[in-house]
Amino acid sequence: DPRSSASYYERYHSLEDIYYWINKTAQEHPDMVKVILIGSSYEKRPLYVLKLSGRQERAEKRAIWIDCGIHAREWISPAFCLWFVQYSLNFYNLNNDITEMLNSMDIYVLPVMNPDGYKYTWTTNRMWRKNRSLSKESNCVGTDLNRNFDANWCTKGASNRPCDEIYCGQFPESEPEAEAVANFLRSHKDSVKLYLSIHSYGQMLLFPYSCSNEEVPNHAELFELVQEAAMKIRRHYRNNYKYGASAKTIYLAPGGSDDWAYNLGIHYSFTFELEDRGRYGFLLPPSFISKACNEALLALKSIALRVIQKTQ
Ligand code: PAY
Ligand code: ZN
Repeated sequence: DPRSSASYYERYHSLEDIYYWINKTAQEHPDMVKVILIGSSYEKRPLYVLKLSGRQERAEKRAIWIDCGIHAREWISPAFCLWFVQYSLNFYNLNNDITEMLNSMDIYVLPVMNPDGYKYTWTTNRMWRKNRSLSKESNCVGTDLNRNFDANWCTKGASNRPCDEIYCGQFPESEPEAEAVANFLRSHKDSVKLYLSIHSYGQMLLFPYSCSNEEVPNHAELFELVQEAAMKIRRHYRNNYKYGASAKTIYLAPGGSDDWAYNLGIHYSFTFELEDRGRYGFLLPPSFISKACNEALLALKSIALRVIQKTQ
């Protein structure tokens, strides 16, 4: 069966597989990978971050943050985080871009920000989006983690009803997954220069704000970065990505991690919506993983290398 010859990274993996992979990856690359426990989920699963570093040690190192799997059903997102880590480890000192990135910045990768939801999409409901927290007022389960951050929290574009897909939660950072990420970024805000959140679907490269129609102070600069990245994707992969400020490009989405990180002071903050444009949507077949990840990787490298120049 030719399909079984697809590599590990061209398949989707269960949560247990991903935990195993995190452990094994760290063990096989002790010089470049450290595992950091940043908190745990509502159902008490660990939230592990992989810290990737080049072998050049520098005192005051800048950093990139990448999170995947904030929404459970967006399976291509954790697949990208795994892809990215593997690519970084394999091509460090072979590919110039990744070598420069890892020599200038540490890269923090959270492969599955919403492990309870992800698990649930494998066992019970493939289309689940939220986490799995129980609410006091209702029998409905789950908060939208991308509505739970403190950025115009629970205004238009979010819901205060626990049964809704975009339920904002009881209060900002009420969810342990959002709180863990926010705490980590708060304590690393001086070093983290670039924030990136990976979602699907829609093929878009987005930047703040999601929570209002206002333009951020460096709108023009962020626009140039995503425009260049989208152009590279078009050239290399003949695929079109939309780009722009989130609220205007997709819709109002208050309480998102990207806006919150921006307001914390991480002024290079992006959300990528990976493939596709809706044909398969969240159910992107495994045969599309490599193209989707290569596109996102190209955009990520393009933006990161610019940010390295800009924050020198
Ligand atoms: O900039 O925060 C942003 C993107 C907003 C995303 C959201 O949280 O609603 C966009 C959606 C997502 O990836 O979750 C888009 C997908 C297709 C959806 O479920 O609507
Ligand atoms: Zn999403």
